[in-house]
Amino acid sequence: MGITSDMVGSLCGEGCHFVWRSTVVMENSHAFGWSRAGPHRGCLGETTCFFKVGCFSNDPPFNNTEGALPLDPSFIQTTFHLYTRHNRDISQNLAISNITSITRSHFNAHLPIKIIIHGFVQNGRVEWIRNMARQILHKEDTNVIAVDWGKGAGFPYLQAAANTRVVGAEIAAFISFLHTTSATSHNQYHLIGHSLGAHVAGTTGQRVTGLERITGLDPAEPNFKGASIEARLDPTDAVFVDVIHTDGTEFNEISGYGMLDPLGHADFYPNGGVNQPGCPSDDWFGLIRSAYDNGVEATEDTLSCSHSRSIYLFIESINSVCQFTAFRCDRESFQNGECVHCSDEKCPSMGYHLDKSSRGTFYLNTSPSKPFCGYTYYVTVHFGHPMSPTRGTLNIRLLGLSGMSSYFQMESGNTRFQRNTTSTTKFVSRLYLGRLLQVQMHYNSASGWFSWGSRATISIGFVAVTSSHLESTLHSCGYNQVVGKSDVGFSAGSYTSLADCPSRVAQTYAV
Ligand SMILES: [Ca+2]
Repeated sequence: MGITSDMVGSLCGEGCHFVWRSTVVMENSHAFGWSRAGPHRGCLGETTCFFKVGCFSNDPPFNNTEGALPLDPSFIQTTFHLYTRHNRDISQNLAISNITSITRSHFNAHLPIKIIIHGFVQNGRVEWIRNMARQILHKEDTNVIAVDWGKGAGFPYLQAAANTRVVGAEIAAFISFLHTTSATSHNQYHLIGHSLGAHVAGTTGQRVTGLERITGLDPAEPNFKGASIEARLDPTDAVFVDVIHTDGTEFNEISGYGMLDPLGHADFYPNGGVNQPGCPSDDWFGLIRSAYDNGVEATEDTLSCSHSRSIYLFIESINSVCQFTAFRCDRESFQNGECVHCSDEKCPSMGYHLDKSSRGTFYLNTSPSKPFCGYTYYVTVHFGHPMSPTRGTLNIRLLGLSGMSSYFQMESGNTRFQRNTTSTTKFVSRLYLGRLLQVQMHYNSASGWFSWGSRATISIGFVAVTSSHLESTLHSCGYNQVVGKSDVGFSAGSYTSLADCPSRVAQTYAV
């Protein structure tokens, strides 16, 4: 039998309006951690107070968790795990109010301090956190501190969302402790939070002014979208706040766990920020519910693909030679293949090495699998004549001074390729191709009864390739060259549009 808000609503006393309700239908309360976590049944106007971190009310602006109040820190048991170049694999525990835990550790107060904060149904020991720590330490000599608030990050979601406030306060207390014992300054701190962890970092920044940087990795949307800045990550939480959005569809039980709204000084939207290439539309809530039902501890597998992509893009950016170059744009223009050039301003590199003077919203493309960083090319084909409508796949590769790309595909879809029409496809090359010399392509017509009558060749009127680096553009007159199953090359020419092409016989050649 499911637990409903009406049933638990009666638990509120007279004059206290119950507002807590679950985002998910709890058919099995134990499976969702109801009995494990002992969620606080909040009523508006309530306040709860804890030793050292203070009091928390559920009045506005903190009514975004529908009345749920944070759990006692003694239940959450937040811990801090230090990694340094002296201990890259095995962490050392740092404890608030335990000075020897600091002095006997490898903590170096003269180095930058990176604090990594996990999100919902995660803990501080998951592989991505250890990997991020290793990558940071490979790049530079720092203190990397992983926060583990796993006991407060489980189901039900609303309780975990409310707990972000007390965990953020504990991290603020931890920073004050380090400030007192080791004379660290706030400009040494860079907080990196994923999902609910991004809002934890925001709460810390609310309490500690002057933090150098907060990076939000796909900050959680449910109960934080439209919330007051006191209750969520926002630009006032640090000197510089940057955000990577990777899973911004409207929240439902399938996907869309991240927030699409800009939250920082600089907001990045890889592949549009809604869904990530290479990600199946996995039933994420079903996945983690199954894990909890079976008593499996949260792992990276209990993160949805698009939601976790923000983590992997950020990790890759730490030591990647390839820059995640991003372009100032809006969503519609980006989807139309615009915003691919850095004109009068420098295009920022998303991720770890981001220039802190970056301001605005930026878009970029990535590969569907590791390594994600690459160079984006938009290939536009104008079909010539004579040519019959045809359904199939145009296989394209690019040849540049520095190398040749793999083949990528332009699909006709149900509309078919037709003469005197234009089609554009996007390709992210892991290889830098340099100045483009030639586009090579061959055509495979679709087979099967549905494509009866589909012709085996196409005709090319004009080919244009644009990219984020100006030297890698190409224009080529096709002169109605016929393309079939063998590669045909179209070399870079001086005519920049079909209208400019002279009327003469095709002079392309087979390769
Ligand atoms: Ca805030």
